[in-house]
Amino acid sequence: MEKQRIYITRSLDEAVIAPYANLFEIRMWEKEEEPVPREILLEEVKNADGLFCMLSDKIDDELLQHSSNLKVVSNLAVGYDNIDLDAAKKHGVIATNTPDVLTETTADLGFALLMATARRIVEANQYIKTNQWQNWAPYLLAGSDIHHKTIGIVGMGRIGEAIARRAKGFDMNILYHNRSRKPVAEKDLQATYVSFEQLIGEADFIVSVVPFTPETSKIFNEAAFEKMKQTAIFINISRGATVDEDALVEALRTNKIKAAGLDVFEVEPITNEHPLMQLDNAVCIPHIGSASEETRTEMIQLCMDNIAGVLNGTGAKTAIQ
Ligand code: 8YV
Repeated sequence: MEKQRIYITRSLDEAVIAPYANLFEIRMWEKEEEPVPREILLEEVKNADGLFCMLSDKIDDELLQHSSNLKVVSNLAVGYDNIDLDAAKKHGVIATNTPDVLTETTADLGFALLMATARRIVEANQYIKTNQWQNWAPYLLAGSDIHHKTIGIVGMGRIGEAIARRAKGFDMNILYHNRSRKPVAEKDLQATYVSFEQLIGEADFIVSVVPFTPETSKIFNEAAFEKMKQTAIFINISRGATVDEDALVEALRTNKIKAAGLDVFEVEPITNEHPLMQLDNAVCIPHIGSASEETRTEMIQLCMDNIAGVLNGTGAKTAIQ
């Protein structure tokens, strides 16, 4: 019997893929750091039974129309704003993502970004390496305290809760806003549910972990930054499109808020010409929330398991719909 075909849109470690290579015919885009060009993807998907994709691949009606055998699209991310779920449903294609395996790693990074931004770690590193440390001064690179401050978590899903657990360890007061109340976070972590407006007005650290949807598009806009404290620090580990970047640049430039730590941007990759890159009070990193070696390996395995499950009839482990 002919093997079913899987197309993978990035070059991945052969060792992780090897266990599946006996069962399926696997083709892979050859580059690790460049997305597969759209025309090649449209061609490849024609014969694929399973597609292993990532955020840089747009899975829409046009692409799904090109496929006659496709049964599953497996996204290497927990977020799936790159996939048109209605189109997938229409074409009878199961969409899967990678929840749970990346929760703690992404929360670690969120907290690392918060700490780096509050305590000016990146500036301090630059300062010492460019030989500026000639003297000690009482307020040299003085940042903001983290312990006992108020953190406001926007989006209290799995990652939001994992951030709240870390915040509790720092004796922080925890506010959250979410579509629905989270009794466990309220009981176990003493997180207080508040409106979005109250959260952005009262929190010292505002952390966005909210998925990107039409409702969350640019929720962090001029009006939102206006309501924040002048000492507020904004952290975004969700999606860049939840933020009006022009408004954020303005708020940082005019010190309406103190600083921002950003793992995600409206257009990725962002270039060093972007005004955010000129600001000392913006710590910017290239969408590495879940990028630990251990977690990326688990994510890739889960993606492969999801495809294998659908293709061999046992079902996906983590289907989105
Ligand atoms: C992805 C992410 O791993 O899971 C998500 O939603 O944003 C990251 O963890 C990364 O974008 C690669 O697709």
